Amino acid sequence: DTEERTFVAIKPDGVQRKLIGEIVARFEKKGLKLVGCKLIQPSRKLAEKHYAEHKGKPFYEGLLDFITSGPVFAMVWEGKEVVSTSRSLIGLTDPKKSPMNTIRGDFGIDVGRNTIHGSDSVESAQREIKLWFSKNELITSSITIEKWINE
Ligand code: YYY
Ligand code: MG
Repeated sequence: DTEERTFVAIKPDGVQRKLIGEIVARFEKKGLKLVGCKLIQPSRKLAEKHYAEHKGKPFYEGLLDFITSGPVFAMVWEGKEVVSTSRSLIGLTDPKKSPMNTIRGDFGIDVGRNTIHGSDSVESAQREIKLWFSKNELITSSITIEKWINE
């Protein structure tokens, strides 16, 4: 039985500003499990599919330009209620309104440069994971600490 999974991506601003390590650390410290990750510059087609729900909105074209402008650090995290837990770590859409100690609250100012994406529901997560990752890029084995400390 696999636990809940979510899709998280550090956007081009976060990658260029070298925030990958800091952001991954927050997810790890929360107790979530990384089951896949890659650095990828998304095609326009992938970006359109990812943000399909926003098609036609005033920020849509700019959002696609931005998300395709450079490498994105795409990840899949697993854990108990990981979708909502991740959204809590990430904060609100607008960094200016997002509380301190959230990723967006701490690292961003503009809504169009809000550092990170996280799926907003279990259904979105399943759709987005399929869109960004193939099955063989995701780990299914359990992670235990003992055998990596004692031989
Ligand atoms: O799920 P979340 O990323 O928090 O926000 P969405 O409402 O799904 O919007 C997706 C994405 O679009 C957001 O992260 C930044 C951008 N955006 C924007 O540039 N301007 C807005 N007024 C609203 C959203
Ligand atoms: Mg969203």
